[in-house]
Parts: sequence; C-alpha cells; structure tokens
Amino acid sequence: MNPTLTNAWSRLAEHANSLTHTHLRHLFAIDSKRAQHFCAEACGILLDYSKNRINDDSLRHLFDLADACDLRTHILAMFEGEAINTTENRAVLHTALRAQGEAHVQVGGHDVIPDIRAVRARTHTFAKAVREGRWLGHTGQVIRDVVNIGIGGSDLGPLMVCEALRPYADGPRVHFVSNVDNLHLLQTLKGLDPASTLFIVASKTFTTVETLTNARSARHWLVEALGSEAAVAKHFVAISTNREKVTEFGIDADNMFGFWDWVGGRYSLWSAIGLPIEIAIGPERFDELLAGAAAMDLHFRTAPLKENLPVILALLGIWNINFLGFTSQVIAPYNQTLYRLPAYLQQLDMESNGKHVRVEGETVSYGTGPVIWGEPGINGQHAYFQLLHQGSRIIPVDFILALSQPGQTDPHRRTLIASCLAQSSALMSGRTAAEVRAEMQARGVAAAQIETLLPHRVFDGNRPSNTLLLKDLSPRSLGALIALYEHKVFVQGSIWGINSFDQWGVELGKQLAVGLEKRLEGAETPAYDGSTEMLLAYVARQKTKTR
Ligand code: G6Q
Repeated sequence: MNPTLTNAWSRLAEHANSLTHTHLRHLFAIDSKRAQHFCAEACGILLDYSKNRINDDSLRHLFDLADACDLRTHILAMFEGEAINTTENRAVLHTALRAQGEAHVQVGGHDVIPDIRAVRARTHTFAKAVREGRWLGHTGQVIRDVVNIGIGGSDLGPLMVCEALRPYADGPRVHFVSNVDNLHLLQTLKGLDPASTLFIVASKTFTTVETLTNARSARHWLVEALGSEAAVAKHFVAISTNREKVTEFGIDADNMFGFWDWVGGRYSLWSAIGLPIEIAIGPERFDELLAGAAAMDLHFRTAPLKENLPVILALLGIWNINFLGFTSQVIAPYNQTLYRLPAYLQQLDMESNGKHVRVEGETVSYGTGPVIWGEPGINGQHAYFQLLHQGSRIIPVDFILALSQPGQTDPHRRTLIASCLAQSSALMSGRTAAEVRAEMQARGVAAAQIETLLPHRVFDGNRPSNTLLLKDLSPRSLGALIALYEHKVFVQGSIWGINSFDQWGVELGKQLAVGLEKRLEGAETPAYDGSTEMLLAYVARQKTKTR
C-alpha cells in the first residue's frame, strides 16, 4: 500500500498544518499529565516522547497509518521467515538468531533453529577455550589479543557491543581492524605479540576486498614472525557463509563458524559474527544480550501498537520526516561506552532505509530514511549542539542514557544525568526574549547592550526529542536497545513500502574502484568522467614527485 494514498496520510498532512504554530511549551502548559501520557516502557527502557510536536490526534492518525499499511502483516511476515528481502529473494531472520526456548522457524521448509544452535554451541566452546587459555597459539602460548578483521556489518555491530559492554570484559583484549588503509592494521598490531594473537576474519561473502587485503597482510605478519605457514591454523579463524573461499584463503574449515544468507550483514551481530563479543565478555553474557533482544522481539510482536516502543519511535520519525520536514536525526548517547552507537545506527538506518523506490519498483514521492548522525551527547554539547539549539534547521534528537553501569560513580554520573536532562529541556522550552531581558537586567547589564545581544541569546525552543532511559547498561538492556532500533527501522521501511534489507547502492562505487585500481597500477582503462580523470592525473603527478 502506497502510504500517501491512505486517508491517514491526508489527515496527517492537514493536521500538521494545524500544529505549525503550536509551541511545545504550550502543549505542556495545557496538559499537566503530558509527560506521563506520552511515555511508554518495556524491557527496561523508558521512552519519553512527550517532547515531540504531537497531540492525541497526531498519534491517532499515525496509528491509523500503521494499520492502513498493514504493519501487523509485515511484522508477522518477517518473524515467520517470508522472503521479504524481495530483490535478493531472502528471508530476514535476525530475530530467529535470538529466539529463546522451544522455537521453530522455517526457511523453505527447513527449521533453522537447530542450525543456529549448533553453530552457537561451537562458538561458545571456542570462546571458552580461548578465554580459559586452552586454545593455544602455534608456539604453545595462550591467546592474549584477538583481532577482528571485517568491515561494515562484520565490524560495526561487534565493535559497538564490545565497547558498550567494556565494563564486563574479562577475556583477552579484543581489537577491530576495518579500514583497508594499512595504518589501521599496523597501529593495531603495534605492541601485540604474534605468538599470543588470534585473528578472526569476519566476512559474510569472504570476497570483500578491504577485509581480504587486511587478512592477507595479517597472515604475512604472523607467518613472518612465527616462521611457519602452519601457524595459520592456530591463529586464524573465519566467520562466513562461504566455506569455499575460506578454505581457499588457507583457513581450515574446522576453524570456520558459519551463518546464512538470511542474516543481513548489518543485522548479524547475533550470529557467529558476535564471536569477538563472546570472547570479550563470555558466552553466558552473550546469551544475555540475545535474551534482551528476544524480549524486545516479543514486545514488538505482541504489544498493542500504542504501547509498542519500536512502533512509536518509528511513527514519530515518519511524522518528523514526512509531515514536519525534519529529515535529519541525531543519536546522542550519554554513556561513554556507547560512543560507537551513532555509527552503528547510522549503518543500520541509512543502509536499510536509504532507498528511493518502493518494493514494486516505483519511485517514491515522499521522504524515506533520515540522515543519522551523532556523537556522545556530553561531548556534543561542546561541539555540534549549538546548531541543534539555534541553527536554522530543526533536527530531532534521540537522547539515550543508561542510569547505571559497573564502575560508574558520582559526581560524574550525576553530572551526566543532569546534562542529558538539561539539553532536552532546553531544546524543548527555549528561552524567550522576555526571559533573556529579565535575566540580563537582573545582572545589571546596560539597556543598550541588552538590546544588541538579545537576538543572539534567544532560543526559539520547540525542538523535538525523545529520551530513552535504560535502568542500566547490561548485556540484556543493550540487546533490547539494539533490537528496538532494528524494529524501528523495519516499521518505517514497511510503511514507506521499501525493501529495508538490500543495499544495491553500495555496488556501483565498488565496481568502479576495481577499474580505478587497475589504472593506478598502470593499466589502460576506458576514460572516466572529467573530474575523475583530473584527480587521477593529480595523483599521478604527486606519485612522480615523491619518487
Ligand atoms: C551490511 C552490508 C555491508 C557488509 C559489508 C561486509 O548489511 O551488507 O556493510 O556487511 O560490506 O561484507 P562481508 O561481511 O561480506 O565482508
């Protein structure tokens, strides 16, 4: 169903006009229970969405839109393994990876749950052996450092989770190398002892040039140092769906942990791709991460739409993008260990919903995925928040704050919480000219100077945000938080009628890079566009000069 053809869409458009001149301050003033009213809680996460430019009517129309677009049917289709990734004819079953207890999920008539659990048993055993010092390197040393080599979905998820759960890390140190710029690998390996270093080569396809180039260089570093090709068997494992390519690379199939084409790269941290997490925090805690995500899955699948966190978050996004024209979205986590969450969500959202054609191939006439960006909020306050408060565009913010974490103490924690609450309050209320004037007068500022400074010191406010409070930042609550955003992205994709699970947009550049690399090696290639040819000539001149 094209969402713009629904009655709900037309009503939302009209309704948005009627709210144009309403300030959030006013909405709070006329409803003393607004905060309680526009608030929902599930799986240890409180979502306060009262600071959005909405009222009861807005929500009613948004839920009608979800119904008119058959959201419930879409949800069921995903959980039940239908091939909803239509351009690749694949099911989308990251939810099956974290299914708890007795479960059966069929893909093409085959129950995938036993396969998932068999691989998990192997990753658990392997992670334990590494953590307990039973998996020994080629020269008999225990593993002290683990280097994950992967990129995109084979990097961002495990990296983000390992960082977020660092206070729980009690295994070997885990490092991540993704950029093909060899300085990333070089700097990571600096100070590591090859005899006690294990490499995980993580690549769904095992054809990704960045990952294979890094993996080859890592193998060279190891073999040089340990003096034997045989060392590879004890220092390299692979996570992939491509057994043939893994063995071709020289990694024994026994040292490979598999997954399946129905796991999208950016949804894969719940599969064997999570091995670095298991090694860092232990298989039991990894299981808690899965259980947290499963709890959110259950909530998403069963809670009424009006209480459903992912649905509410998604509909508010649609309201902001399609009806208010706010097409950018900041992710501002306040806990330091969540510092990679914005990058992770950037891939999750922008690769999933950065689409301009509907599933049927027709070009959309409405906005789709937002521009997602951000950095930890507290640092952001000293950097990009100026634009959020007084810039000429309105950019909604998701404030994310876990209220406790092992090792967190006051006064640091208090300052963190106060800062987070202060920012969303300031964005919402702003500061009027009368308030600024009164404050400056009270400080004895001269009248003329007050008038000069006034326009610069006024904050319009009325800038929307969500606040997500987690009771703690544990494997379980993190699992729920990630699943919440996965489902938010899914709901938006379903309503926009796009395929959130392919990523053809990354292909063209990859193909061009192959030819350009040949040209850089000196081969003749067909001419590129004028700009690219000019840049190639510049590169060539610099190369000659530095020789
Ligand atoms: C994720 C994308 C992409 C992918 C990387 C790495 O959904 O498909 O980010 O994860 O390109 O791919 P490989 O795991 O195949 O190396």
